Formats: sequence, C-alpha cells, structure tokens
Amino acid sequence: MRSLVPALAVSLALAACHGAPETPHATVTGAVVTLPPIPDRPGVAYFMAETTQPTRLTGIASPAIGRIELHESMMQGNMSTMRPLAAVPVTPGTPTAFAPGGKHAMLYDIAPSVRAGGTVRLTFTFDGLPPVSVDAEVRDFGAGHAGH
Ligand SMILES: [Cu+2]
Repeated sequence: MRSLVPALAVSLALAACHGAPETPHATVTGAVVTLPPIPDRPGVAYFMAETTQPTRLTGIASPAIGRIELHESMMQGNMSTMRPLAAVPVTPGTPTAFAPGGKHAMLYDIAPSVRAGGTVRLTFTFDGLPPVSVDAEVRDFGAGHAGH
C-alpha cells in the first residue's frame, strides 16, 4: 500500500501530459521588465516566446503600462538605433528571444505602482492562438540595457 500514492501521482501526471492532443498554444518565459533610469522615460521588457504552431507576436498589453511597442535594436555604423516591429514571427522549435541588443518591448507610461522587486502583468497577443499572460519580474535600470 505504501507505494500506491506515488504511483498514482505519476500516472496522473502522465495522463495530464498525454491524455489529450496538445492544444495549440504559445508560451512566454523569463519575462523581465527594466524600469527607466529617469521617470517618464520608457522602460523595456525582455522575454522568450515559443509556440506549437507558426504564429506571429502582434502585441503586448498591461493594465499598468500605457503603451507597449515591439522594437528591434540594430547597429548603424557605430550607433545603436532601433525600429518598431509591427509583428514578430514565432516558429515551433525555435524560441524567439527578446534580449538586450536585439528585439525588445518598449514600455511607455508605466504606472508608479510598478516597482523594482515586484511583478507586472503582461498579456501577449499571438495570431491564431490564445493570448498569454505572465507576471514579469520588475528590475531597476542597470547592466544589460545601454542604448535607451
Ligand atoms: Cu526600443
């Protein structure tokens, strides 16, 4: 009898994984928001997006942030510049990184309630898939995000 409970837990876990065909979905992991060095300047968000079927990330929204834009940083000569992206393709099997020096989300009009050490809810919109909400970790401006 003593082994019954662990065995049952394992079989339930397997049922959860394999009992039904996987619903198409996207996943967002490692979301981090960096606050601006000066209030009233935009902040930035980094994360990793994955998907079970080809899709595009078309936007991000938050109840605590006025406007969020998808951007890409690039070098132009010695200058780092950035351009807005209307949508970012996400392909199964290839995580799409939003990371320092490349793609990122620009956060305008961040509510004062968003503080370093806390979290902020971000909702990601993907073409043809359910939206994905995550609580991003909030950090002070620091290493890893020069340029904005
Ligand atoms: Cu930007």
